[in-house]
Amino acid sequence: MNKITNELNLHTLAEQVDNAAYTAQTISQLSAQGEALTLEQAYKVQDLSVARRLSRGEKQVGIKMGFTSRAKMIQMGVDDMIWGPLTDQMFIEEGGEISLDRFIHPRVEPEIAFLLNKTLSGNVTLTQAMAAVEAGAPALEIIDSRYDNFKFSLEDVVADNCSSSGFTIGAWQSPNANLTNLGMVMEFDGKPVEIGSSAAILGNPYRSLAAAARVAGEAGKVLPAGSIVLAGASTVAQALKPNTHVRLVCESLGVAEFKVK
Ligand code: OOG
Ligand code: MG
Repeated sequence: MNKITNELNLHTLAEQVDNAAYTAQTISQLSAQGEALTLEQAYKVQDLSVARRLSRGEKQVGIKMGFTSRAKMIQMGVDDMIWGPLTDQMFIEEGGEISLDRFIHPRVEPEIAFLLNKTLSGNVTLTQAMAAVEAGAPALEIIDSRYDNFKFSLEDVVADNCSSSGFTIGAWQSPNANLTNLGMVMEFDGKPVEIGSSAAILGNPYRSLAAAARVAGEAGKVLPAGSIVLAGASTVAQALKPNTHVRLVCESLGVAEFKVK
């Protein structure tokens, strides 16, 4: 494998993953192209690719955590948490209708979202993380790997901004709810396709929020008040199909849904 040693290569890789996302066309895994990225370099590629989105006018609205449940780690064959920025372009109006045209091989997964009312960054306790939450909500994330066959290494997926592609958020609820063991049912056309519990997300989704603050701090960033944080999927993801009504019913928190044309 080639060792990536210069900034120029990282820019080229960022352009590659960004173009793949922009044109909805797959590329081969960076690792399969012989690019031996370290995790640190992979986050640099992610940063550079998100910078390209921002230069096209997209705005960062928050971050997502990935692989915070065993189910997801096992499904994708990886063994660590990841994170990446969410932009306004990825936001899908709750209850709205989407076309699959702008995606490659999209999948959907059930999540919990947080809305912050205080800046969070660095090492925070669970209590501090909870105190920064204005509201929580059920959420559906659409992931769409830019790699052939949705296959990647941990470094590949980080470089590809963690497959981030779309998300929708149900009505925000008071943050007082205990989120540790809520039933989460994801349905396609009213039939359950995944049944899980919020406990699958690091035992408690607030732990994912504390982890988000920590990783942001490590990257020299903050999660400003007003940010959205997706805590990560509680179950495996399911492939999206045309003509489907996708709905997440989350105990205590309510519903998040959208339709696929
Ligand atoms: C990477 C994104 C993982 C989650 O919630 O675990 C993720 C992928 O599975 O393609 O968003
Ligand atoms: Mg996710």
